[in-house]
Order: sequence, then C-alpha cells, then structure tokens
Amino acid sequence: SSSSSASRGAFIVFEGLDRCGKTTQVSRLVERLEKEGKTARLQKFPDRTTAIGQMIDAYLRSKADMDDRAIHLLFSANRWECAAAIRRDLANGITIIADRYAFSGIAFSAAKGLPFDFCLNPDTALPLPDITLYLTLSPIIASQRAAFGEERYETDQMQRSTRQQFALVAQEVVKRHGENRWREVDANGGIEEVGDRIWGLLAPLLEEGQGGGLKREVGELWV
Ligand code: Z5A
Repeated sequence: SSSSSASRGAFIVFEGLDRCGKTTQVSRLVERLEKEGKTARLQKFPDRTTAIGQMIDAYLRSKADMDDRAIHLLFSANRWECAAAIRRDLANGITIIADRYAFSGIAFSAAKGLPFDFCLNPDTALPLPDITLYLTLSPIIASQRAAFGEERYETDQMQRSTRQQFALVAQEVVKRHGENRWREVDANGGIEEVGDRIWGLLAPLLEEGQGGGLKREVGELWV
C-alpha cells in the first residue's frame, strides 16, 4: 500500500561476544527480509573498507599498535563516516542490519580499562537503533565452536570482561531509551532455531513498519 511504502526502514543492530553466531544470523536475516519483499542492507562494524577501517583492521590483526584511546576514537569515527548513509537509506525505506555498533565500542574499550563515560561519549547523537539484539551463548558452547581466531581481542580474559561491560551497556540503553530498544536473544541451539527466535522478536517492529509506525524520525543515540 502507499502508506507502507512511505515508512522509513528499520534500524536493527546485532551485538554479542565472539562466536555467538551473530554474523551467521545477520546474513540470514537480510535474505529473509528480501524474500518478504523488503529492501535491506547489511552494515558491518568495523567497516574495514574505508581509510579509517583499514587502520582498525591493522590494529585488530596486530599489524599496528595504537594508544587505547586513539583506537577507541577511530572505531567511533568509523561509525560517524557511515552515519549519513545510514540515515539516508532509512529515510528511503531501506532496513539497515548492523553487525556490531556503538555498544561493542563501549564494551570492548571499557573491558580494557578505559572509563565508561569516555567510551560512551564520542558516539553521542549517532543514529539510534530501533532495536538491538544481544546474542548470548554459554561460554562452554562457545568454546566448542571453531577455535578463537588470531585477532587481538579473541582471548578468554578479554571476552569475560567484555561480557560484564555489555551488561552495563544494556542498563544504559534501557535507562536512556527504554526497554524495547534492547533484547537479549538466547543464541544456544541450531542456526534455524536461533533464526526463528530472532524473527519472532523482530515481528512487532516490522509489523509496525507495515502500519507506518516507523514514520517517526530516527532518534539520536544517548540523547
Ligand atoms: N570492536 C571494538 O573493539 N570496538 C568497536 O567499536 C567495534 C568492534 C565495532 C572485530 O569485530 C573486533 O572488533 C571484535 C570487537 C571489536 N573483537 N572481538 N571479539 P568483528 O565483528 O569484525 O569480528 P567478530 O565478532 O570477532 O567475528 P564474527 O565473524 O563476526 O563472529 P560471530 O558473529 O560470532 O560469528 P559467526 O561467524 O556467525 O559464528 C561463529 C562460528 O560458529 C562459525 O563457525 C559459525 O559457522 C558457527 N555457528 C554460528 N551459529 C551457530 C549455531 N547456531 N550452532 C552452531 N554453530 C554455529
């Protein structure tokens, strides 16, 4: 109908620790949305294709060292350089599915010991996700999946502290933006089973889109 074509796209973010299956679910979701006739775009963070993204990539692969605050700001700058395109696409009715976002930015940097507020502030006023799905997997199941890769943060200690920081990030989202903006998803189980759980959680938001509810403007993160 004309009212559904006038609504903006939904901004959906996936977060989670290493090996939670988020990348698998993100690509399945984009396919499923397109089968349902929606236009969807995958936006991975870090976006390693830009000049800033290449510096981040070198850091993560331990090809370059960087001050903790400097790399934190680069992760944020990498989101800012994509922010206008995200807003534009949402306005044009395209649903954006982000594989990680500002919440990873806080959780991973705070896990290294940087002050929480320092980690949060640079992302203030970025496009506000309509919903963030935080995939949780028991550490035992995670350890049975493919071994940790070679990247900098892929150690048990780092993953443990990052999990604690994600809990604080979740509280902050709920406090500032309401409890509908953050949903934990049990990522234990088969790929289809988890996919159906995700689809079920997204249904109200996507139906709201059909009814034109997504015409309200995209908000600003932490504002
Ligand atoms: N980082 C940061 O510090 N600051 C920031 O601002 C941002 C990021 C944005 C790179 O991120 C690092 O950057 C990341 C955070 C930090 N460090 N860590 N850890 P990335 O997103 O580029 O990389 P990643 O998250 O480490 O990797 P990934 O490939 O996106 O992982 P994943 O999403 O968890 O996993 P997956 O590939 O979908 O699944 C993992 C394996 O499990 C794979 O073999 C699958 O086939 C398998 N799998 C998936 N689902 C299932 C189920 N249901 N059952 C069984 N097996 C499954």
